[in-house]
Amino acid sequence: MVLKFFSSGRVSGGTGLVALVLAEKRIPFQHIHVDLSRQGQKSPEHLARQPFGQVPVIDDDGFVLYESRAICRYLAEKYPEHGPNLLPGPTIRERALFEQAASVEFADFHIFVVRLAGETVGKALRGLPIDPIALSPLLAQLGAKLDVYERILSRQAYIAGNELSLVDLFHLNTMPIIIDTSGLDIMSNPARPNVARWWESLTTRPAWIGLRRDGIRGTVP
Ligand SMILES: N[C@@H](CCC(=O)N[C@@H](CS)C(=O)NCC(=O)O)C(=O)O
Repeated sequence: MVLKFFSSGRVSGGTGLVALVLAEKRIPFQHIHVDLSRQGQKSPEHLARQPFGQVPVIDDDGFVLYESRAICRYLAEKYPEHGPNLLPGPTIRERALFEQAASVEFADFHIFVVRLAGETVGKALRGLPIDPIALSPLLAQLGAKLDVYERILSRQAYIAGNELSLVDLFHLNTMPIIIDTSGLDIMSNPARPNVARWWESLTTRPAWIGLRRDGIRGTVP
């Protein structure tokens, strides 16, 4: 049975990550739209799939999985031969470096990005102007982390090593929508040329460009 992908249909957040891995790996799927504007994610039917009342969720022949990063790992593990291999290995050290990078993405990037999203995307959604005074410390906190990224990426092409991995793609969770909304050059600042080079390599991937252009389209109705 074809994989079912329950999503908001928005190419952002966790939904965007799962859609990207499906596209990178050309995995056939049926897209099932959960209408967040009507609180579809809180319906009893959806809560049975995702107890926190959120998207994304997949149903792979009765195996139901939520949490975007867990879904991406499952898909990368299940379809190693489809598209790029997104899980480093096979050695224990390669896997350990991948896990290290995965922790860094969550603890040293995503958490700061979420704070920034509140002050940019969150404000824009409420029709409020972005407040430069509130933004400044958030940009400084993230900037300090990106200075470390710059050092890491001056030694290797990607965040877990010299090969692209899921962890690189995880960085596309919320930052693109912040950049779209605010116009800030957070990831393409010339003061961090290696971060800019790495960011460019992610955001110009054909699968990402195609998703941003066409939206999430299931391969079966
Ligand atoms: N940690 C979750 C976060 C999921 C999440 O924040 N989903 C948002 C949309 S991207 C959502 O469902 N929001 C509606 C709600 O929380 O009621 C994941 O990565 O899957």
